[in-house]
Amino acid sequence: YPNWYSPETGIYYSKHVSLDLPNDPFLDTVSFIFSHRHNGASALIDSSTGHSISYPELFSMVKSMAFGLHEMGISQGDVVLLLIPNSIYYSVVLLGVLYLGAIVTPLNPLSSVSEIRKHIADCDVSLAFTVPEQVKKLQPSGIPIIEVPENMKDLKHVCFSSFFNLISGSFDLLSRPVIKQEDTAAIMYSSGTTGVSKGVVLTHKNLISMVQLFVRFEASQHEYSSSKNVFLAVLPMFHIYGLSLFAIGLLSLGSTVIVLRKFDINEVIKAIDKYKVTHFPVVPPILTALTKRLKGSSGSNLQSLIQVSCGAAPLSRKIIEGFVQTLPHVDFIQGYGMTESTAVGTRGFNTEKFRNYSSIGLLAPNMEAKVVDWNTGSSMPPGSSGELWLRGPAIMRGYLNNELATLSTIDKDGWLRTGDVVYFDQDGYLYISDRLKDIIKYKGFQIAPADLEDVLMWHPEVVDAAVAGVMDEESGEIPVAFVVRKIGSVLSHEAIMDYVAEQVAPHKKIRKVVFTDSIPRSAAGKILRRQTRKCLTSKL
Ligand code: 4UW
Repeated sequence: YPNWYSPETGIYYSKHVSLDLPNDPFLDTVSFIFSHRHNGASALIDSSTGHSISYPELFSMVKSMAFGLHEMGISQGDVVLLLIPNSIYYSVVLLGVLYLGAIVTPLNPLSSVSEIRKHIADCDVSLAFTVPEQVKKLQPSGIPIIEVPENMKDLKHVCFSSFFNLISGSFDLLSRPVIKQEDTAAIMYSSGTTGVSKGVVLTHKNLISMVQLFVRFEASQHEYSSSKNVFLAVLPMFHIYGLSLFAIGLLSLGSTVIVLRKFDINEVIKAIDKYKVTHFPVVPPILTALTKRLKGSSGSNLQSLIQVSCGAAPLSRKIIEGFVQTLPHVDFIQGYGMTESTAVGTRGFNTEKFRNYSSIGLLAPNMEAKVVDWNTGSSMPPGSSGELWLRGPAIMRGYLNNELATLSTIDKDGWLRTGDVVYFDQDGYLYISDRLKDIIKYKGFQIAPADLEDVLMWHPEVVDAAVAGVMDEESGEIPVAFVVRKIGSVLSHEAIMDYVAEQVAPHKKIRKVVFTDSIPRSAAGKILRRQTRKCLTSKL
């Protein structure tokens, strides 16, 4: 066996050398990032307005923000909701909150009123940042709201607004609170392997490990200087993948992040050409759209691009081949991570001689893995499939106020059950082959079937319901509902879809409905998910 796998223990080790992580127990994410000071370069640029924030400005805005929040009565341990779309101010708000020792909880700004209400109650939010269009949805909650303007023009217009005051004061906290690496920094939401979505508690240690093991490590593997890298941020910063890179990690490298507020393939191409973007992290539907768009035109071949990395959902060989043929000068890799592992997992690793596009890559430094047969519990050697278990410094502390879910996800030895079926090849590259857990991945976004079932079951004419993901060429998977109507009900497919759409964020909408007489359930009443998915797929 190779030296990165121990047949005695069944443990896989990273093929990369181990890295030193800061061992000072009193270290927080912002101090860690700011310890790598970068002067001069632009940290963040708004792709549509060209407005930018330099590194020195970013540092000053973050400190000023922390001071202002403190003056408003926010203190260490308070939870602050970020209900904002991608913006150059996203990291200013996020890092400002963390600098104060408070906790951020990001949420999709398109979430519905009831989703926002649930979220606020679940993690006991004290204050929310949002954009003007979303204020109405937050008002019923009664918590204080700070509006984040969309661009500098608005900012000048509302120059007496609290946001302007918050970021432009050149203030700093008189004394910083004592923040420990073990303290909570962020609460993200994920359904994990089963049930409704839950708060994933990430500590400063988790975030610092992510910056070191994922972002800084990857940059160190390449010859080009990371402060010359220009990243295009299309992926949402409220999701762990975008958050880790754009709002936190890249700022420790001195890279420039070009922020696109909304995905539009023509704007993407324009931005890559205009800002000479070198790195473009994507999810599968964006890769498909990019390939299609480039194939159909004889225009740009995006010469500045060095690397495109893709993840968050399965990617077909056909799409990879199409992309690699269209832009052969670009280094293409896949990556894998989870909210529960602070985005740390695997990253593709190509060399001049060896290019592997279909693998999700090599295990990140300092991380360990097991591949476990879920029937027998035995650990599987290279070449054999099983559930991926992960262990290491980036694994979450647990689910918020949910010991039961935590215990069934992280075992006593610290292994996180990912719910993904994988295998290692003989060179240590990982492949993902199936998913055991309930989540649906729509365009890389998580959807918990249980959340949608909960909504459906409140409908007065629905007797029983189950939701499952069905393969879809454009989006990867779409949520489909299996519904048992009340006897005599003539409720239509559309009425059900509209009913759900009113109550959930747009990406969670039910895309198809199939009526049935009964839902496959176990003797204990649990929905038999595999069977449900099979039934649905065969009926569509
Ligand atoms: N192929 C197939 C993949 C893949 C995948 C994830 O919403 P979450 O909790 O988190 C994410 C994080 C994605 C990510 C983080 C860091 C990174 O470098 C990277 O590289 C491109 C991607 O999506 O969902 C986690 C679940 O999403 C699935 C898998 O089921 C996982 O448990 N997933 N990446 N490359 N499936």
